[in-house]
Amino acid sequence: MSTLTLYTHPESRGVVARWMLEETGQSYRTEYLEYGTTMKAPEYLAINPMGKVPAIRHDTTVVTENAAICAYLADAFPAAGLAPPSGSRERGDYYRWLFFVAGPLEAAVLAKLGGATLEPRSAGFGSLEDVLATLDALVSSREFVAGDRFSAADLMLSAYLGWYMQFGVIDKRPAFEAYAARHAGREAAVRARATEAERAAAKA
Ligand SMILES: N[C@@H](CCC(=O)N[C@@H](CS)C(=O)NCC(=O)O)C(=O)O
Repeated sequence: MSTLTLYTHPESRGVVARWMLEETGQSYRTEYLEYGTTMKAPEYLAINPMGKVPAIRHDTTVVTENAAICAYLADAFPAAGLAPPSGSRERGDYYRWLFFVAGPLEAAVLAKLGGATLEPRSAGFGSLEDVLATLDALVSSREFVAGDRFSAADLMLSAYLGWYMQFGVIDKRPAFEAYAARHAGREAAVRARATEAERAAAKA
């Protein structure tokens, strides 16, 4: 019997890792941490030296970074069908867009928030405009970004686009709204958000 633990905070990117855990159908326990205190305590720094959430521990394996957590869980629990088969052509699309969210999309958004003006030729994300145009064309032309079914790449992309639009970090675009809403309505996503909302309300 394996053990699976989510380390998180109700108001954090951890809701993405929780959504993914819910999609796998596995049982898991949650350890909630507090910003600036338990998140930076030696016990947690031994799990994630960055002192950030989310992280998961699966038996003795620790995984941090939302995209890595999603990819790891999809492979660890293949029966949930959250990743195209290894070696398939769809797997190429899957890796491409999963990494695009964790890399260019997040970096471009944070650069904008931080007021950084970077030379598009040397910045890995080019420009936020190009990143968003690329994603707009992608989600306007297909229902899922890898093959013909939902995968962890859709989970990541829809969660981050939804989140950025919700907080006004990027403009709402019809294609983004339709794509994010479609996947946010999945039962696992609804459960994940409800769990974090309950926890946040209980603390307030
Ligand atoms: N690259 C990480 C980002 C994790 C992250 O920045 N988490 C924030 C919460 S959303 C955090 O833990 N901040 C606490 C801190 O830095 O002290 C991922 O993708 O999971």
